[in-house]
Amino acid sequence: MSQDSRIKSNAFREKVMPAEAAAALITPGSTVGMSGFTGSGYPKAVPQALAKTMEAANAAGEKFRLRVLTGASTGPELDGALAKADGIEFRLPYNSDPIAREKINSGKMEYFDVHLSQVAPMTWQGFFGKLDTAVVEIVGVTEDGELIPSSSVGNNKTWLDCADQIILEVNSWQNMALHGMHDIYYGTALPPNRKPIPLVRPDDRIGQTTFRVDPSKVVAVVETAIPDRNLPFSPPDETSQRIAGHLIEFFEHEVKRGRLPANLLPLQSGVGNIANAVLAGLNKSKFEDMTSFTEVIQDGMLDMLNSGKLRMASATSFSLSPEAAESLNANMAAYRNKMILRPQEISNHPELVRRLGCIAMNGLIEADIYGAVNSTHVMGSRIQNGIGGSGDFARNAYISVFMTPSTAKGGKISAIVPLASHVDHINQDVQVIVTEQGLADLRGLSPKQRAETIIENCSHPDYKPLLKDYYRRAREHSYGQQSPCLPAEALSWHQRYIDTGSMKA
Ligand code: 0RQ
Repeated sequence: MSQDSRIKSNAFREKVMPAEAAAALITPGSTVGMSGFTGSGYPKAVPQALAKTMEAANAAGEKFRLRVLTGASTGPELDGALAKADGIEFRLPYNSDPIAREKINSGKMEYFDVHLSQVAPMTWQGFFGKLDTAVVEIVGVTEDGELIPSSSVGNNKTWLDCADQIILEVNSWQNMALHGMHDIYYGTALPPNRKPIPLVRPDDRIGQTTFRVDPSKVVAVVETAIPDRNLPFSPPDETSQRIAGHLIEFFEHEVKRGRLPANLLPLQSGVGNIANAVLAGLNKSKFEDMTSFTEVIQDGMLDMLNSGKLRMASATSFSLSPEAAESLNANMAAYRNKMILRPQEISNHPELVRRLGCIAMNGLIEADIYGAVNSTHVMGSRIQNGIGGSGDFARNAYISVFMTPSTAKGGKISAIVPLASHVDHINQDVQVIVTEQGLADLRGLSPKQRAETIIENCSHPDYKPLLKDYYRRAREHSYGQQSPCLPAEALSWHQRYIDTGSMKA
């Protein structure tokens, strides 16, 4: 092993082995905590070796399945490969892999869709049973045997602390200049021993830059040089630009009214093209000196850091297009003082989101006329991804915004419906809804006032008359008049789509 190896500690260098040998240390039926968050920092070699073993077991008529815990979504080499090999028995806490999604929706994989901030505390409480193995990607090992985190932090601290055995993937594709960017806080505890988390500004550093690890638990170290999975963003289209425009106009109005400071408040932005378009809009806006306290740093945030509009970004992971990842990786050192990556129990902590007064901006599947939001289930039963961090932020934000095109599937579905077919965010947690049609500011409104505002401002012209007609009849015939509703008729909108392929009557 050369002097410039990323593994500076002898105790770890002795454990270097091929991915296949490391994968052989994982036993069927066991629970494995893996690194990874939105396609960044997930192990790539060991899961692929595991998938081969699983396929061989399948061919021999045996079953090799695991319980797989991560930070959030991962990449095709992890979720994709294991799901394809039918090797995941139980998965948490977030998934966006199409093969795994199909397994979940056909009932072949159990999936626990949970607030991302709660995964670490639930692990300490033992809800997921014994954690047999941690498989964690890092960028290197220091001389004193601490681990330099990779492009996501997620739940890695918890996996390393709780697992019986640890397998490390040292990925030389990741830039060593990541060293120093992370802030790993070791002060969390369960009640009754919890203390206030000493973070009062998004740029506060409260922890250390590396993970601690018990070297006697490390059973294998695998060297890799495989890129993170990075998906391209589509350039902002007219719909997402109109959504961004409405939202920025709203922020300007809030600043004029004295309800937001001139540089806004720490931004949380969800994943996806619309969130990215909003960030592009903010980059062109007149707001300066903004900050973010969020889960993921996506292309739009990188552009804002480059232009100087965003002073700093705090998150748990990167979620970048291939070009942005390439450019960040080449210039990582220049970003070290502008970005902080934290464990997800800190990046998404309700106490901190409430204290900092974050502006939460997330996507949705559908919202009902009272403002209850479904972020996860198509037609009430098919999971799309999961709640992710949207609940951590929405409930605790200073302003909780949900944004969506007013229709889905080429206009065959209205994103504004009489009754949400599944609820992730109750109406009390939803303060602003924005579509390309307009923005509904729901703060201080009663349910009936909310319904009238949402239908008027946010629904698509093709569906507005249907929604108005439904609401008029609900006002006439509903059992109660606090939140007028005709439940069977309301949900017939979803049934109509299932039966005919369109919500249009
Ligand atoms: O599916 O590609 O098969 O057509 O949902 O929809 O319009 O591409 O939007 O990528 O912004 O995702 C809520 C899923 C929106 C996302 C959700 C279908 C649509 C398409 C994707 P197809 P779009 P987005 C921090 C915050 C929860 C997690 C979260 C999400 C697919 O924002 O997962 O907020 N949120 N995390 O066709 C049927 C509808 C539909 C619909 C959309 N009404 N009916 N299908 N779709 N609306 C980040 C993390 O936590 C990591």
